[in-house]
Parts: sequence; structure tokens; C-alpha cells
Amino acid sequence: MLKLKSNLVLLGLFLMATSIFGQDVFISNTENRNFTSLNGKWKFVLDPFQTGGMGGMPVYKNYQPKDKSDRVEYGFDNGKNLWVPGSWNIQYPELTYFEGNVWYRKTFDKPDKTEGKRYFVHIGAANYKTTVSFNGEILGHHEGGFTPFSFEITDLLKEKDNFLIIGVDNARAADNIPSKVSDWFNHGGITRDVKLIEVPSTFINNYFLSLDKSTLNQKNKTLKGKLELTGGNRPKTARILIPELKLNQEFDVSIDGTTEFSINTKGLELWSPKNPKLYEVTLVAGKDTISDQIGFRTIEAIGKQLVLNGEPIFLKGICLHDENPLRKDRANSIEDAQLLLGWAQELGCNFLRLAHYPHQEKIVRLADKLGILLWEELPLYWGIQWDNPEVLEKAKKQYAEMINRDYNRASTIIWSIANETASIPDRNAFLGDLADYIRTMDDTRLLSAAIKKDQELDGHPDSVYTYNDPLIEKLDIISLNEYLGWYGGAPEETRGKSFEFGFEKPVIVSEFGGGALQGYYADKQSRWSEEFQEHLYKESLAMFDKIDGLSGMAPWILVDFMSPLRQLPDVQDGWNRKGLISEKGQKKKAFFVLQDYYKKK
Ligand code: GCB
Repeated sequence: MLKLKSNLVLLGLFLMATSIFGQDVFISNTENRNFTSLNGKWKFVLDPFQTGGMGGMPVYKNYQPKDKSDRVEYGFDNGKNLWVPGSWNIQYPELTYFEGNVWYRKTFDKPDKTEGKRYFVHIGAANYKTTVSFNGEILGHHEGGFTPFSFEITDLLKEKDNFLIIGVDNARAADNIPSKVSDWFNHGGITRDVKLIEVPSTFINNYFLSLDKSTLNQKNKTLKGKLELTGGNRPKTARILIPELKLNQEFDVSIDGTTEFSINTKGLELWSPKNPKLYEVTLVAGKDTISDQIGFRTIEAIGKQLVLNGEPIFLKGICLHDENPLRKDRANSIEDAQLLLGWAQELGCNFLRLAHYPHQEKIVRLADKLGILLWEELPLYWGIQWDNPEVLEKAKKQYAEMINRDYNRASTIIWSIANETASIPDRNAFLGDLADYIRTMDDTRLLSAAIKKDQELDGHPDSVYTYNDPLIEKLDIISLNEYLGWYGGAPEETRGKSFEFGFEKPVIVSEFGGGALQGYYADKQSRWSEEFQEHLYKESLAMFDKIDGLSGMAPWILVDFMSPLRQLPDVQDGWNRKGLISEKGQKKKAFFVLQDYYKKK
């Protein structure tokens, strides 16, 4: 017994270790690289008590009994499969509410022609804590359920029977991001694509291209860029090609692997919702070549106006979760992205708030193609441990992963740093620090946070709503979540209200709304009826429309979404019903109210 216990403690310590073999290199634009998909069926072993080993044996070692007398108390071979990418909760009824650890295993042979190549396992997202091992060695760990990461396996790759074992733990914890309680389903597992990426020994792991703001009004605009190279033997020069602009320019590579450059363009067309112009851009460094489709634009907050490419713009938006309600799974394919963006376009949107965590990269890329502006955020949501410096470090790391992934997407114009967080000194310090950090990484977007008035839960006594959260000082846009008419008060009470802000900044209504069960028709006073929601939308839009400096809206929310917090029988049944579309894809009456408002805007 004692032996077993100490083995488990050792195992725990070992699992805590940082990367041993794997190099945790951030690799962007994986879709346009050479890769083998590792999606599909993976064998799994359930580990509800998160021990990492059964019978004292680490699961990642993939032990098999040597002979008939040997004791091994787990086994992948005769076990069941989980589909990757996908939430485990929807794949077996007994996993519906499972929160704990699951070990996934995939076996594969060495790809052909590996000479001079490096191999990385890239995971689009796994919720929430991940341990990645390969051929019995721990490569490293990752925390955060929505951002990508990769580990190198080059030195461990064998001709035959390689095994990749990934432990994913979705247990909620107070020091996680999000923290213990959130209003969405805690889909566990490897929820996005897994790829085996092949690159030359020295390769371009990331690059950052944008329009130099100061040249917006010039005829010949400048692009600024940064290139990151990984590996020894760096080339002395690299090259950028944009054939449509007749551009083929060489620049010097600096010794540390990170190179900054700028290039002059002639006749550059700007990206905008009306003209989502993307250029084919190719970067070449040594033996590596990578291509991407990139748009160029500027976004600014000037006084109370939001200004895109020098022109004021109104954001006709809606909030969205990264879930396909028809499959009850995390969205993880281009078809899922098309479904959601198709609905948003039908509503008349030019803007989406991707709530409350980084959505799949495919939706961001599709928004680039369709000309839909985006707000992206991390789940810095209810109950975050603001006084915990480790949580701040996690937030910075996850933010860096999101920026590294989406920096080159013209559609993303806003990074939001928090949702509905009370203004207390620890929170202000935490978010202030995070805002400064984000600005050091990216000066091509605006910062915001969804602010909520503290007194909302006590009803809505004031006729003038004043927003003076000190956090706004750090932000470019004031965004507010306001549920008058749903949480406290009746929809008609919106009539006497007005808004005041202690800051000269553009305003976005980042949430408002109310629940309705699609197909339940009654009078407009009846909660949960489509008429109630319709009435609430009419009243709320009239109230918000009067805001001086109103630059956009993103009501809550496009589609009903899964949430364990919502258990009202026959109405919610595990779904947050504030969608304008039901989980079966049927539009509610309020959909048309918003559609009409956007048509006239
Ligand atoms: C909010 C939250 C959102 C919830 C929503 C609601 O303020 O930001 O995550 O789902 O309200 O439905 O109550």
C-alpha cells in the first residue's frame, strides 16, 4: 500500500515537470503547412480521480502485460474510442457530465522522407489541462482550454508503432481561467484538430504583418512585419512575396531569430466588411516557405467614434458561443463556422462578439473572407482569483497564444480583457497589467472589456446610468452588459433611462437580452414567450439607440447554448434560452426585430 502511495506521489511530481523532450514552440498558420491529420478515432482510458496511473503504473507509458502472469491494470487496446476533435461529453451517455481526466492514445508510423525534417504535434485546443507524451516520455503540459500549442517529437520518432498519449483534464478549479462557475457547458477533451506538422530544421514559426497606421492616408502605404525563426543555421536573408502587388522583397534576418522589416506598397486595397480584400502573402526563409491570405486595415477610437480605415463605422453585431447546437458539440469545422456565420449574415451583422473564450481559428479565418469584424476574448469571467499572481501569468500566456494565432487576421479588431468583473483594487491591478501587456504585443487593435454596473442585481433604481469604472481608463472602447427588462425590471422600464460616461470614448453594448423558448407564443408580459423577448428587444434597442457615442451592439446571443446553470424544466432543460435562434435552428420573433434595426442602421 505504502509503495503504491509513494509511486502515485512520484507520478504526480513527474507529471508536474515541465517539458523534457518537447520544445514548446508556437507554430502559427498550421493549416497552410505540411501536416498529417491525427484526427479521428483515439483509444481512451478514463481517469476520474486524476491519478495519472492505475495500479501505480503511469498511463502514458502504455504498458502491456509481458506474459500471462504480468499485472497491468489499464489498457487502451481493447478500450473504446473517442472521436477527435470533439467534446467527450456528447460521445457516451455516461460521460455527459464527466469532469476529470481522460487519457487519449493514437498510434502511427513514421512519415516518409523524414531526412532533415522536424516534427511537431500540434493541438488546436484541449480543455482544460493537458499532458502530452510521446513513446512513453512526457513532452510537456499546457493549461487553457481554447488556445493552440505544440511539442516537438523529432528525436523520439520511430519507424513503427509510435504512440502519442494525451491526458486531458477538464476539472473546474478556482485558479483556472475560467474559474469554477461559468454560464456555458464545460465540454471536455481534445476539442480541436490534432496535427503532425513537418517543417525544415530551421523554419518560420510565426510572423506578424500589418498596415503601418501612420501611412493610412498616403498613396503608397507601408506594411510592417516581424518574422520569427526557430532552429540553428539561420539564413542571412528572408523574402516576402505578394504577387498581386508585384512585390518580391528581400530583407536581412537578425541573429536572434526575430526580424523586423517594413515594405512599401503601391495600390494597396484595404480590407473592410464591404471589401474583404485578402492578399496571398508568401514568406521564404532558407528552406522554409509559408503562405497566408492576409488583409490590411486600420482601426482607431477617435473621440467617441470607432473608425475603420479612416471612416466611422457602426458595429451591427451579435454575441456567439463556439458551439454547434445541432450537434451539441464545440464548433470544430469549417461547416460549423459556416453555419454560425451564415445565421449572423442573415441577421445583417458586420460584427461578432466571440464570447467568452477564443473560438476555433476556422471561424476567424472565415470572418476574414466574409468581411465580418470580430471581438475576441479570454474567459476572464466571474470568480477569477485577481490576487493570485499565477493566474495573471496564465492569463498572459493564454493571451499571447491567442494573439500569436490571430494577429494576421484583419477581422479581429478588438481584444476584450474581461467580462462582468467587479471593480475592486486587485481586479483593477490585474487587468491594468494585462492591458499593458497586450499593448506591448499588438498595437493594431483596440482594447475593451464588458463592464457591468454593480447595482444591477439590486434592480435598476436610477434613471441615469453612470459608468465610471476606473478600468475604462485603460481601454479604448467602453462596452457594457445591461439586462434591464430581464434581470430586474420590466422591458418598459427602459423608457426613462439614459446613460452617462465619464470618458470620451466610443460605446458598444456588449450584451443585453432575455430568454424565450422557441415555439412558445403568449402575450408580451409572459416570461419565456417569444413575444416577451420580442418586446424586450424593441424596448432595449430604443433605449440604447439614444446613447451618445453608440458605436455598436452585440446582443446576447445568436443561438441558444448548452449551460448546466439553466435547468428550468420544459423551458431551459440545460439550455440558455437567450438565443435569437433555437438549438434546432429555428428563428424566434426577436431575430426579426434586430434584423430590422440593422437594416435601418
Ligand atoms: C451575462 C454573461 C453571459 C451569460 C448571460 C446570461 O451577463 O456575460 O455569459 O450567459 O449574462 O444569460 O445571463
